[in-house]
Amino acid sequence: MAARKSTKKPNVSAEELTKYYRDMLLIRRFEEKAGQLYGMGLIGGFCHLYIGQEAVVVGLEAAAEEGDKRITSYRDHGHMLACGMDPSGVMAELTGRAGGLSKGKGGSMHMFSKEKHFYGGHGIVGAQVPLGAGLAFADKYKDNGRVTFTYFGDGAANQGQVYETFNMAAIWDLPVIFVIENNQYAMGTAQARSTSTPDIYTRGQAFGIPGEAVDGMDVLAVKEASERATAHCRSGKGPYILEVKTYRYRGHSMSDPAKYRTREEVQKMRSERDPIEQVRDLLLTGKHATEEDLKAIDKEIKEVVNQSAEFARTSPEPALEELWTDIYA
Ligand SMILES: Cc1ncc(C[n+]2csc(CCOP(=O)(O)OP(=O)(O)O)c2C)c(N)n1
Ligand SMILES: [Mg+2]
Repeated sequence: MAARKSTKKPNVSAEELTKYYRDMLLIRRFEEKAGQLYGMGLIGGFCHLYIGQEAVVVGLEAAAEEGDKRITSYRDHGHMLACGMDPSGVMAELTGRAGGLSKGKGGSMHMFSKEKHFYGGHGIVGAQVPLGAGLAFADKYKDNGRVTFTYFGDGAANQGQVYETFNMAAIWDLPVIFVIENNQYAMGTAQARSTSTPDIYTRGQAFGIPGEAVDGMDVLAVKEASERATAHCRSGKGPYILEVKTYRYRGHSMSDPAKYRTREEVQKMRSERDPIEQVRDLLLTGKHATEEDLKAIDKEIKEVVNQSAEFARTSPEPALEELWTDIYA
């Protein structure tokens, strides 16, 4: 089935559209800067960029309410920025500095925010899926109307623990949205080579979980789908699956030259489907913004990102004593 598209006449206000533009652009510029810092040797370990996938998390967050929870994989910087975590704190964590959100001890894949209800950042593929159901179990128990956005990839969707989780979430009617970010690759393996059916969301049928596919390059389509999914969960009907068809422009991580696909394939996506360009077009053709307005937004975001990079370079290394804090033993 083709992903559901939003109607081209957007049913959103100029303010909302501008917010989505701004939020997606912040993620894009932040990730570009992270890529630069990595290239300069300032970021150690792994660094998985989200460039190309911005409309997924921004569209999903458009229907989030205060107290809703989110949990995701290692490709997590976009999710943190979209729920309002401080860009400087995220960037300084990438460079392993004391000002980072995990005090420089977690790095790119291990950041959390109690305040924003962001539960990580998980490096073990699929591990966050049962944890997401657990978060939703707590909300169900408290009967507080909150939902948990549990994000995972097309590769993770082939793991057994995902289906054990689907079963339990369905039995207990947990308010969890399983967001499958289908970016068409799991490391260097294309979806068609690893996944038996092209539409992963249909796997929920075996457990009685409704779901749908969404065009993940169209932030408005994602927002509408997020509204359906959150309404379903909040009304006590149990879990929902959204398979968001998206694309990552960069390699799996910074160390991946992505030789398993052609430059043309990436270029075609960038030039024909880019999520930020689509909203830019809507803003300009709908006369909601001028080129000048958009330039001003771009400038403002670049400043925020530059400041975060400056903070990430100048914040001190964690003190040696920090080795003995924040541990369980
Ligand atoms: C349990 C486990 N197996 C394997 C890996 C190595 N690994 C890291 S990412 C990845 C691919 C996951 O792809 P996908 O779920 O599509 O997410 P994406 O990277 O595309 O966002 C693999 C196999 C791991 N981290 N954990
Ligand atoms: Mg993938």
